[in-house]
Amino acid sequence: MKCALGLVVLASLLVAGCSNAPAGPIAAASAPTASASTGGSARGDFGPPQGEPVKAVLTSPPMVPPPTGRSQPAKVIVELEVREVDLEISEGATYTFWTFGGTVPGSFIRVRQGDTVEFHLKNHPDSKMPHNIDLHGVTGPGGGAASSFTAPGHASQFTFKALNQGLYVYHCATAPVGMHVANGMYGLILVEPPEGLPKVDHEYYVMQGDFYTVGKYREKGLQAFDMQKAIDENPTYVLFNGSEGALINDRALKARTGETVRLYVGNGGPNLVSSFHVIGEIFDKVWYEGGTHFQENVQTTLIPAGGAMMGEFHVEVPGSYVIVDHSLFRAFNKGALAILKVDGEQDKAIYSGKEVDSVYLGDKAANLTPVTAAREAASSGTLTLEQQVAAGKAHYTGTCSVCHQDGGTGLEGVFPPLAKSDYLAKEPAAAIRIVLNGLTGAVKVNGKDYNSVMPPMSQLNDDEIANILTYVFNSWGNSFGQVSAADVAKVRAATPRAEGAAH
Ligand code: HEC
Ligand SMILES: [Cu+2]
Repeated sequence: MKCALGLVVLASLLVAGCSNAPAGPIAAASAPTASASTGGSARGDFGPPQGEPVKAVLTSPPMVPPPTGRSQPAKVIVELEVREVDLEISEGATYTFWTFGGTVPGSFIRVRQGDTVEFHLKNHPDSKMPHNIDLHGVTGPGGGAASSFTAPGHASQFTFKALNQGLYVYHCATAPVGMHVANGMYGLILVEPPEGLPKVDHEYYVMQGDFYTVGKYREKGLQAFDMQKAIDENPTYVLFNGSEGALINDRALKARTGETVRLYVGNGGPNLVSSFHVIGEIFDKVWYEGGTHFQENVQTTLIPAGGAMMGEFHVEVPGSYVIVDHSLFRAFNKGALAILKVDGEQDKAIYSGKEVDSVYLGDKAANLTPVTAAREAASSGTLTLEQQVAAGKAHYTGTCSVCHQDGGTGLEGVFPPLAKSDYLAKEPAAAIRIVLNGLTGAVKVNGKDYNSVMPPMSQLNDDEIANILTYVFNSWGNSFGQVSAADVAKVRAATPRAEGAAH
């Protein structure tokens, strides 16, 4: 069927009707679509490439290349290099990621429907593994996988025509495929509709992935891949852009009030489906599954493993918007959390104010510089009281402060005070046991009765607990001395705990 010869021809055919065209979505003028010119994939064949070949602009996450700005199909040359690199997966923890372009997710590729893409895949000589690429935007067996198998120190080349518009995942498909993907080998390719996408103020690239390490969540040092956890679909980390720190603090996504933000979001998996949600925003439009149609006014959108979506919203109110996988233990206990920081004028008519990000974010909102300093000092044996207090303060904020409050004041009748607590003064060392195992039943603190529940906080590691308690013991008029990681380790080891209670 050679019905679509070009954009102009195509547009007139839509009006006149085309006897060869399948009835259905292309004719449905009432359905909201990114482009009216969709239909069978052959409709994306706008003929041979025009003009000089162009080199694709590739970007590292969270950036997105500029629109192609072309009205004709071109030959586009993509050069992507696979590199196996050690990167931080969490504060103080590294992982050997296998990457397309040195980052997780890999470089963002942007072409126009009808483009002929000449793809060059290089595998860095330092790589230990062969790799290839399967692009979901390719029409052809394996999506390019068989043609792109590349040993370390080699390069391969194949060419495809981008017939279908949409946002597509690409990934490595070398055996064991799950392992290559779990190591970060995925990214996104956008095939723009021929007329381009509506202009927005910011475009960002975010991709979720699940990671499996032998060590526990936030265990320090170089972490190895855990095949059994991967088979069990029991990730240690669920992350946006490959690291707990990728999109928080000074690396948060940014916008100003009055602007429109478009997110290109993929899910590399390999296992989990994402319930993608921006806390405090509503997607004005979601091109679900990265396809042609959009849904409007969406709170949470599902992104399958190996799938993608485009979402847009207009920002009205300044503040920190927390981006999560709404399977919430992934967000708060496995790292699936990012921030969009919006600056600008308050609009009290839309929202009254009072930010709550510290409660949401816990220690992720904290400045982690003192934590890093304390960790380095601890490993070189020079940790001082002041360093412990500073690091402990960062961890206390948003962890203990949620209940015991910033000044350690507690909330009368609900959460007992830690400031000048006579209960604490009686036996300061008991605080280690309380943090690790929680506390229930009636207690009397400074003459007031409490009978509530403190949950165990054993997800904190020994250093973190030692620093938090040293901060509590030396703040707000308290003077109970110092707690060491060894003190905490001793109590932890002496406490029988069900398998899985500790990370
Ligand atoms: C979810 C709320 C909550 C969080 C979070 C929490 N606590 Fe508690 N904490 C309580 C409650 C409630 C009690 C009293 C329990 C009872 O009534 O038996 C308590 C009691 C205590 C006590 C003994 C009573 C006192 O006031 O001296 C200490 C010490 C303590 N918590 C320290 C901490 C530290 C340190 C952290 C952070 C690592 C923390 N708590 C996190 C709710 C919390
Ligand atoms: Cu690979």
